[in-house]
Amino acid sequence: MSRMALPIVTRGVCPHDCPDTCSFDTTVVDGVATRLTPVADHPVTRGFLCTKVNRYLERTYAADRVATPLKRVGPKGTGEFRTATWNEALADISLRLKSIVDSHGAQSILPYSYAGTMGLIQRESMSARFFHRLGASLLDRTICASAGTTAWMHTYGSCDGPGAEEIGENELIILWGTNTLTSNPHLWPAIRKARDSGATLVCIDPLRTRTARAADIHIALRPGSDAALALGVMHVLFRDDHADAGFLNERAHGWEELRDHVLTQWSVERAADLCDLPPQEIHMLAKRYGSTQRSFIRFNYGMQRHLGGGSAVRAGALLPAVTGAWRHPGSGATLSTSSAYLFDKEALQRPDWIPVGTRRINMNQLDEALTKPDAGVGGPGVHGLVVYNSNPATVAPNSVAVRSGLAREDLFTVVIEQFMTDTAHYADWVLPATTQLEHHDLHAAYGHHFASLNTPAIAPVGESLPNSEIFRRLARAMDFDDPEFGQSDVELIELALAGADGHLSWEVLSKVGYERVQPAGQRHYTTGRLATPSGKIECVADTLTDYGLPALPDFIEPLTWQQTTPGSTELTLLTPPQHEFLNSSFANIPRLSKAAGEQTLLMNPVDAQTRELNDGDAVLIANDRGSFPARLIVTPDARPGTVAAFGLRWAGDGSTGVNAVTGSGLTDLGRGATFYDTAVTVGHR
Ligand SMILES: Nc1nc2c(c(=O)[nH]1)N[C@H]1C(S)=C(S)[C@@H](COP(=O)(O)OP(=O)(O)OC[C@H]3O[C@@H](n4cnc5c(=O)[nH]c(N)nc54)[C@H](O)[C@@H]3O)O[C@H]1N2
Ligand SMILES: Nc1nc2c(c(=O)[nH]1)N[C@H]1C(S)=C(S)[C@@H](COP(=O)(O)OP(=O)(O)OC[C@H]3O[C@@H](n4cnc5c(=O)[nH]c(N)nc54)[C@H](O)[C@@H]3O)O[C@H]1N2
Ligand code: SF4
Ligand SMILES: [Mo]
Repeated sequence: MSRMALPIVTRGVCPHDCPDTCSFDTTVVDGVATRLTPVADHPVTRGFLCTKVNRYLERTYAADRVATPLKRVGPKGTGEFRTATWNEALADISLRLKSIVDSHGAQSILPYSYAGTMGLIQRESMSARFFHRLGASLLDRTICASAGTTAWMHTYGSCDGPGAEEIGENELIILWGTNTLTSNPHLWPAIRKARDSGATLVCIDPLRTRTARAADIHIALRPGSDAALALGVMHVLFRDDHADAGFLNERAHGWEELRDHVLTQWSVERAADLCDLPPQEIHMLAKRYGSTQRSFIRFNYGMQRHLGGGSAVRAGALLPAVTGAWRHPGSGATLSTSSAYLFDKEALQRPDWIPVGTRRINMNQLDEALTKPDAGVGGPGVHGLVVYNSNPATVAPNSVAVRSGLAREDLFTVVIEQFMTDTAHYADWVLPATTQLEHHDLHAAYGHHFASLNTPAIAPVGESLPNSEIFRRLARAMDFDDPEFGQSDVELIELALAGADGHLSWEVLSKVGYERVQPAGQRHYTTGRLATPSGKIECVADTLTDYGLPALPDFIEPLTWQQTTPGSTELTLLTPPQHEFLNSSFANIPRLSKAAGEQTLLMNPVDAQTRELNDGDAVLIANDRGSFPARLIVTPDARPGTVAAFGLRWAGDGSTGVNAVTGSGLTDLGRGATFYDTAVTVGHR
């Protein structure tokens, strides 16, 4: 009879791209992870994980985990592979990469990665060193947040604000462009606390999401009109004496110009017309916001996935400066807390190794980079593609074109993955990557102020390896002999921590698993010189004129409005996250894909009637880029003129998913993606 080993508990952190960055404990018995337990006394995790990560053990031990290197044996995209050894894989990949460098130059190799893991080590450390040493093209990682964060930086000089657990004392909370209960669920306990003390919850979203339903007030504006709403509200704040002149005088640059701008240009009626809202609604919002000192706005990324997304965030970001809400701890606004983390990313990534003049390719334009070599993106065509931490065949805009690029027989593609994603199907080589239970990592967060350490709980599944180790081995195979490729993951973590200014310690992190990077109850942007040209909050930001934008916040018409001809039958399509998935991650986990059900499309009864469509109909959503099928749900949750399809499913059904119709147009600031600025027609399938 064998003796049962004692369970071992290891503390880790959720690696996914989510503002909550939850801490959990993994129980391991006989080398097998048996339980994932949320940390109960973590101030943000508070003893619960989300629907998705509650299934993380199923994900880790899934039958479809990639467990060995795989070499393609069939046509691209068909998923025919044979297993191979690491030695064979590394030898062949290094040979192919060297031959591409010889015939086309190193810049014809493109890394493509995003946030499959948010860890500093497994996201970009050895990988960045590898590509910088190789001299590969640089990738602008703009698919998610760059419009909003660029706008925030030009306004405040850094990205910070109250963390998820700090907002419970506010009397008014506004959730702006975010489906909190799905994409930021650990903000909810503090929202509940505030509401228990009488706070009002407002949700600003064109869709009646589960979050909008749970709010006291839902403002269902027209997609892409947020800047107009913020400027209309500001008009009332200045007109009716709700502005905090003391705060503005002390902390803001150009506020009198802003005041004159909104008073003369942004009547409530003009804003209401653009937002397609009753003027009273804007009035009501402004009155509430203006008469509440302790207010908090949670901006999130949904509102900035439109052409004018940067300008929208910028206009909204100035609201707490006008009322002086920043004066109160836990009040003001948060888009991201990312500037609070001072890890030494340069030591990890070695940008000093980048050859001078290396071209940059915007990840949102992968379609052009792969299908129009020598055009669009400038410089040599892309002949080698190394994908890790991302699933571009599903997540990138204009996916029909992206997939036709991935299918090019003359493109050498390596995909480092945990699963056979849609992207992996197009690879020449698939390399097996570890999950968070199997590797070391260090995490910042973007919705709170706790850094976290992830300690591996189990040995790697199959022959999988951490990204860092894969790039170490690739470097060796490429004959890169720099000592920097010899550093271990723990050494990399120490290097990153050394840059954190003594705020964090290995001792605390390894004992507790997480540690605050700044004291709780911080009042943001109220003291000291800010990192803007004026040193103050920039109501006037002259730096924006470099982007062809006005220095004062303004409204920019969405692509869909510019392109839609009056009287046309086009609708604006929103494709926000599905509750049960994380972007395209978890879509292959049977219990979660079953819970999510088939792809649906939400449509207002008015739009359904004019198209003679009924609830339950099989419909096709289309434009000149592509199409995807869905089951119609006729519901007032979608406002007239706007339809919604939650994403992002894999192409198991042969379709290319919602991104078949999205375009690769870029936002006004940050060259971000414009996923939600998409015009489509909908008809019977
Ligand atoms: N369950 C789950 N959680 C996630 C993710 C996931 O896929 N699934 N993804 C993670 C990632 S990577 C991110 S970036 C975040 C994203 O999460 P959020 O920042 O919340 O952003 P989105 O989900 O893109 O959009 C949220 C809401 O914005 C609304 N919206 C669309 N257009 C507009 C507009 O013009 N104005 C306004 N006011 N609202 C608009 C949409 O209807 C949607 O309800 O969530 C993270 N969390
Ligand atoms: N239409 C539409 N498209 C969108 C969005 C939308 O709202 N609508 N959202 C956009 C947003 S906000 C984002 S952030 C992007 C997200 O785009 P991605 O960052 O590509 O997100 P995922 O789909 O989660 O794919 C991540 C992949 O990384 C893999 N992975 C996880 N951990 C590791 C690891 O340690 N090593 C390796 N090698 N692989 C790992 C996972 O298995 C997964 O397949 O999608 C964007 N696309
Ligand atoms: S995805 Fe977000 S909510 Fe879910 S466990 Fe991870 S950090 Fe927490
Ligand atoms: Mo994202």
